[in-house]
Amino acid sequence: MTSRLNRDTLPDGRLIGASAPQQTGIVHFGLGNFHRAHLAVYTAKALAAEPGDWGIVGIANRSHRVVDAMDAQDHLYSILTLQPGGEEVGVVDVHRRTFVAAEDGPQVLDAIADPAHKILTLTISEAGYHLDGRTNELQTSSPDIAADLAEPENPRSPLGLIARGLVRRFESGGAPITVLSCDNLVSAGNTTRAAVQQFLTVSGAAPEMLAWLGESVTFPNAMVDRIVPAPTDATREAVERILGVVDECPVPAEKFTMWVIEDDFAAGRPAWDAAGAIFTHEVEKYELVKLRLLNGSHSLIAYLGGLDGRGTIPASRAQDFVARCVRAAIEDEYLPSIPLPEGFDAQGYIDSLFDRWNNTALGDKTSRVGSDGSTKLVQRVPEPALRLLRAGQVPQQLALTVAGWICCVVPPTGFEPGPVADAMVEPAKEKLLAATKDATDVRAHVAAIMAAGIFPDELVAQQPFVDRVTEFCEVVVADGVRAAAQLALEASGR
Ligand code: CS2
Repeated sequence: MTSRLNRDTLPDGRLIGASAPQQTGIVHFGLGNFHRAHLAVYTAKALAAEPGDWGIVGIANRSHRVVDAMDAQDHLYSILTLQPGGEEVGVVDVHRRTFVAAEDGPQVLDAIADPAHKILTLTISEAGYHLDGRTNELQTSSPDIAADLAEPENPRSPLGLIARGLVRRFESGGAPITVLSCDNLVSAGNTTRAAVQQFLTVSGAAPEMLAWLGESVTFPNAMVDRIVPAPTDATREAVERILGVVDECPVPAEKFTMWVIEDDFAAGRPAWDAAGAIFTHEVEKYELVKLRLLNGSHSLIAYLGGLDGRGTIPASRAQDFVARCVRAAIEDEYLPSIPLPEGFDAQGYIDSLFDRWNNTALGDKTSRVGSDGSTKLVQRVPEPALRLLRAGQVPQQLALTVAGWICCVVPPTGFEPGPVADAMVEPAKEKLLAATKDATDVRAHVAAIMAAGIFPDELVAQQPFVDRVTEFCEVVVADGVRAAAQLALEASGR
């Protein structure tokens, strides 16, 4: 039987960067694939350039899957980098302890309070911040938050644990700390501060604690980027073939990686710059570049491709109608909405996006990108759409994106979106099904979804936008997604 990956079996020359020391300096929430192929890799490379006490305490949200596998492998795991014509495997060794947030609350709170820990990093997904996409206010009625607010000293959700952990840290001396979000959010740092601060205020934190939060806790903005699909059996098989050992928690990833961070750290940081991270004051511009050009277009590819029965992003993007709609979305609707960072090569970036979406070796799943649309689209679509609507223009491709999402995840009665769309997970599904249960036609269906509290009021009040979303949904239902895309392209003058 092939042996399991661990410190004794790690083949020579496979380590990415350097191993972390036993001493941990970072507490990370969200032990998923993205963190393990992004922040963890930058940290391993930073440690090779400049040693420091930057081991990571990794906290999974609810699942034991990754925690158990990493614990059984001395916390090692591999990254399988997949590009057309080439695969590479490297092993990451920077995690030193792991917990499951929903079960190991006391240990997690101790870790946040421990002054040896200087940075709290997060990949908890857009939904994990529990902010209303319309107002940025904390959703105190969401079940996780309501439960934690009822018992703030015994929290289970990442946000509740972070807030309580920071209270404990304040009470035990108040060593400064940085909270660094690595999620796809507009103004990720400011948004995270808003979520934590609101939770603390609602849960009755003392004014002195809130003053400490303002003075001693920083929340840098950051833009994170690397396409990381979910691992499959093929990932495990490729790693075993190349490494000669079994890894039960490998991560597949593209080669491209980018991290742009505001240099606002309260208590130091690893030499992430030596690992390729870009430190700049223009982070929010980079965030918009990425959220709109990459993520916004990605959603459009996923919904058009999903309705066309394409199981992967490269198969979707390879359809001429998808590529043309994406180009129109980028050039006419997203790009003009972004104040570009100084010296930024927008054309080069856009060209690289089309190459990255073409990565057939990576085979990123359409259903992965199409999942969680209600929490993703609000970060991507409303602002650029409103910019055009205020100027009297209807953003065709952005309306098509919303229509595609609706037809995939809450299809109008009688419309079958097919298996790729069926595999998309939508957290607001129950709520949207309830909202649309009495709708007798597509117009009423779309109106009910738009009024369901997902998109900002100002967008919902833009009747020409709602009308266009409705028309696209009607065409998808009657004549299919290609006909709807053709309509959008014609209206875009393409
Ligand atoms: C994708 C992102 O899930 C999505 O909607 O757009 O996960 C994307 O792959 C990453 O942000 C790339 O950095």
